[in-house]
Amino acid sequence: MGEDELEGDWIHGWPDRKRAELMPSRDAEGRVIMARSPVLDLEGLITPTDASYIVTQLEMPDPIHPDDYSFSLFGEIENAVEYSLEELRRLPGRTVRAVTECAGDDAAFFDYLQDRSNNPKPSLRVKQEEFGTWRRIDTEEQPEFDPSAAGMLATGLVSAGEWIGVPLSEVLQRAGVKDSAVAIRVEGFDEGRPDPMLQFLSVGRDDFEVVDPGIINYDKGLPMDKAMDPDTILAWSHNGEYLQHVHGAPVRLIVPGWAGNWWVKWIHKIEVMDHMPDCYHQTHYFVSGKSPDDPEKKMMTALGVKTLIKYPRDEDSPIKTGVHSIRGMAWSGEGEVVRIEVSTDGGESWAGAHVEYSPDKWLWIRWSYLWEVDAPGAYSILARATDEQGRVQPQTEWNFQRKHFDGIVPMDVVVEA
Ligand SMILES: Nc1nc2c(c(=O)[nH]1)N[C@H]1C(S)=C(S)[C@@H](COP(=O)(O)O)O[C@H]1N2
Ligand SMILES: [Mo]
Repeated sequence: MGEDELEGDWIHGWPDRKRAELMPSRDAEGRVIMARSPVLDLEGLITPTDASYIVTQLEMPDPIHPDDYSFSLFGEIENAVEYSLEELRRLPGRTVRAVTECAGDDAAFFDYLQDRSNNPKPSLRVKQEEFGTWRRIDTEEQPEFDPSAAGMLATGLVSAGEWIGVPLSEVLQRAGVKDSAVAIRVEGFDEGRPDPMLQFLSVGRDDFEVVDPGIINYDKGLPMDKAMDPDTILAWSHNGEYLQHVHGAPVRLIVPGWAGNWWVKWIHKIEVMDHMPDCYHQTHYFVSGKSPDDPEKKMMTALGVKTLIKYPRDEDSPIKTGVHSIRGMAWSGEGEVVRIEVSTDGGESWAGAHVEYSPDKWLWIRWSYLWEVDAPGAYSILARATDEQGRVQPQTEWNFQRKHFDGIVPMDVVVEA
């Protein structure tokens, strides 16, 4: 093994490859509060827990000991109940492998695709230090609004994992849901005052009014259909271990296909409601529309359909003439990805790529395409996915908060002899 492959990592007393490292943002105590995943340096379908992205909208809560933990279930049901972790674990379990993607992942690519000359291309490899801090939630003072830093760091907010828990529907059916039920409001025990800076960074300007709900708990009101989907589960296990605190221990919600913000962490209350609740992170944030004062803002739910080219990226240039395996991942918010097409001439012609078989419809798939390139020069490489519903990438139009980006991003690669 080459010297550079051995740098730093010795596993069980043996030299090993370099581990892929999370790109974290920390609080004043050095604790990680947000992190981007090193997606390009990972192999396979499951993101190791220590390389999975982390997002917190409010403040990180203090951890709760699993023995002291319970959540309450109340509202439009026959019997209100309290579940300890042990009681939850006695119910029939379910394992779900799924992609989690933050609604804001790759947001800056919206601008880049609209106007390539005035917007730098976001890099998935740029680290925190190279940009200064991203966001510290423990600072009293509002940092200066800097639109350029934000988008560049909103990459790598996607991971995939194996989650074990109990279907939310199982818990609801046992409690006897009334016919009046419309939504299930799931609340976390984390609280805080939503930082308007997050909206400013997301919209790209700070000249508009942001609703201030005061101190709130993070919550989401899941529509009944999705709540009753057997794959929507209350999970306590992630990638073969108990959930880590940053990922919502002791119990979090898994909502396959829907953006990360639906996956409520640190569950504390589950309320069955006869109307859609007015959750801040549902009616004011994570909404689509034309501008902050668009009267027709809509809540955003399922992700579109999207590819990630892992090789070759712009940064891999120059590459040599010969055979290259163009490869990457693809996922969809509405089930399995069934087709990947690749173009090496900027979108003039497309060819089918190999799509690896996968039994898990909510997980991303691996795809690859063998490219024989004899002529040196500049190439524009594209990939686009189609899912089992026949939805072709991209599905999500530009929206003022720039959420759910699923556009086709060209890789600009230089080939030399
Ligand atoms: N209670 C609670 N749940 C939450 C959040 C939060 O701030 N509080 N953030 C959401 C957002 S925006 C995302 S993208 C995912 C991130 O999950 P992860 O940190 O485990 O990757 O959690 C969601 N669940
Ligand atoms: Mo998110």
